[in-house]
Amino acid sequence: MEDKKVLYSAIQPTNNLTIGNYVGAIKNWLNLQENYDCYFSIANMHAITVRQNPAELRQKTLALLALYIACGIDPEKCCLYVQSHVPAHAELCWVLNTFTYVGEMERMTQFKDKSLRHAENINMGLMDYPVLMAADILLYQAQYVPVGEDQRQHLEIARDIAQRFNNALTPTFTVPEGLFMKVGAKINDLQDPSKKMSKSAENPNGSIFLTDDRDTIIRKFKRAVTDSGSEIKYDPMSKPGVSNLLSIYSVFADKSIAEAESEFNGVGYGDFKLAVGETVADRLAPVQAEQAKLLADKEYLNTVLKKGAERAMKTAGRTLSKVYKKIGFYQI
Ligand code: ATP
Ligand code: LTN
Repeated sequence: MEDKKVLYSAIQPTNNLTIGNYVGAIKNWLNLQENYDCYFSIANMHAITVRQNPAELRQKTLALLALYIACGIDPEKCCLYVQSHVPAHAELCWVLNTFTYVGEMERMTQFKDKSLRHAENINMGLMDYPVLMAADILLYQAQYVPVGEDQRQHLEIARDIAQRFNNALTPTFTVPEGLFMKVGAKINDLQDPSKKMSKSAENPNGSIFLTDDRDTIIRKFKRAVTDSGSEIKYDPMSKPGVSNLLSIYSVFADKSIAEAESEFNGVGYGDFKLAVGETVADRLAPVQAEQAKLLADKEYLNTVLKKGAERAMKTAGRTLSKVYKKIGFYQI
């Protein structure tokens, strides 16, 4: 375990996860857990940057853990933990705040988007979100961070902050690299393929949630927006709807885009959408069943979290005490 490179990622336990989160995040983690020393956290501290219902946040935290495991993330191989269980995240975030400029944070795309969507609550945490994310990654000296395309800017900032600290106070942090997957790095909304599929989209018909039942999944795919013409061809510029469906199909059927194109050669849009829907529903059913089974065993889930928090605290604590020393905090 010790000589493996460290890999870090996280998901916020907000709303219901979509197949975008599954494809863009969890599914990739499955292969990665074999070759890296992986830390996968449940980012509940990030979640509260947007107002949450406390009871729901609690429930979704456990549900996300159950989902990680149901998808095949192995708690024996990876460190699975809840962000708020490891105080070092907030502590390092504070130090890193002093290495981050307000202007940089104001320019972040996600901050601008979320400020528009939550205009009544543009809180400091929302603006500080990328610094907390940098703290997450840097605490574990992670070399790699697998995330979707939408997190590219946050990863750049984490690298900048790490380098800035290293330059000011001698090398301390590993400068992390993003791992961006090619196919499925961005699954788009079924109703508006120019937007990414999101957990918090206004129109729930555009997103396939991992909790959707078979009928709902198929109905949503049947209603998915396609493009003019009738050819099933991968061309995101002129056929964004069809290309998005082809990407989804290729990931869920484990086929290349070219294979998917030839499979649907001459098939009408209606049958194509039905086939994509059925493939996704078939693939999700066992995951949903396993998640429900795990959620009924809270004791087991708590054991996983306790073990995860202990391990995470150990690694994170080592980095934090280095940082405190370098920054000049008096130690007793
Ligand atoms: P929200 O809509 O509430 O902002 P989100 O759906 O963007 O949330 P996050 O918790 O911010 O979800 O992201 C979790 C992970 O899923 C990240 O690695 C992100 O890059 C990935 N991800 C999110 N949406 C998509 C998508 N449509 N396609 C591919 N990956 C995605
Ligand atoms: N902001 C991330 C979730 C997240 C994360 C991280 C991802 C929080 N901390 C550290 C990678 C590394 C998102 O996916 N929306």
